[in-house]
Amino acid sequence: MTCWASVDEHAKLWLKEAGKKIIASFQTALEINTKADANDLVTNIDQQIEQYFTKEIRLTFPSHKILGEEGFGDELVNTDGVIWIIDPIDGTMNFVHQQRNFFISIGILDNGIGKLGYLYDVVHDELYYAEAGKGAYWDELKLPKLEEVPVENALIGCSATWMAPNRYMDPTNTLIPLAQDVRGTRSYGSAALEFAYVATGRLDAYISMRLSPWDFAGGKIIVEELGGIVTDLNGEKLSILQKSSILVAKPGLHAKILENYLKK
Ligand code: 2AM
Ligand code: CA
Ligand code: CA
Ligand code: CA
Repeated sequence: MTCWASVDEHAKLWLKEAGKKIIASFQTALEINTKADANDLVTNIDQQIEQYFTKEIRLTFPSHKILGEEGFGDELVNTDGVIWIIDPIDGTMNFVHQQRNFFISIGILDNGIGKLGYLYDVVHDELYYAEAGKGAYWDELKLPKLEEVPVENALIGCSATWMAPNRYMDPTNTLIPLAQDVRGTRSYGSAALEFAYVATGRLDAYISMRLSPWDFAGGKIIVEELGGIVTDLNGEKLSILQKSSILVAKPGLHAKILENYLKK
């Protein structure tokens, strides 16, 4: 039997410790490398923070499995047991260029089902978290359920890259009509931040063409706990261990975006 209160307590403790390490790193020289392309950045701090979590988790919860962006976790073949899905720094480009607008993201699954979600805004020392079925919080404040909003009043998060014709969307069916109809669009450059903003009503929806499990695992648990809807751009359920497009939105708005702007 898993003692979830203990898992939650340790997750919060390690998030705060990791946050302190990241803040301390501002005083040191960063080693910046690239991954898939010249704009896909990774630093020694992304790697060190993921190694910090993997070390602590393995010591305290040896039966738990880990999936981390930087590859220090396990090779997962199934979703059995408890899995920690970790993005040590979400918004690495913001971390490097701005020293703000980046988060640590953790989603914890119980046999493939989202159980605990954490989005930590390191610079502001603000933690967004949820336990499935028990409510979602912004630090001590319990977050209210998300309410419906019409498309014309909606503020949506979406990178400019996805507004332009791109390889993931049919060129005759871009997001431009949606961008024209909503009240406004914002691009923050951190999926975790954008999930936290949907959870708190600062954004009404967030769209991305390609995210990995560590980008959405924590945020999905929190937003769903608040009644928000998280699917791919076809309206299909996400497969928790696979890359996917993402549409996260308030109830009602999600269906309208899908029906009127995404379906051909
Ligand atoms: P990251 O900073 O952890 O890599 C940027 O718009 C958002 O998309 C961030 O949450 C970023 O996460 C994520 N992302 C996913 N794949 C990416 C890629 N190949 N290059 C840059 N950002 C990526
Ligand atoms: Ca990355
Ligand atoms: Ca990420
Ligand atoms: Ca990352």
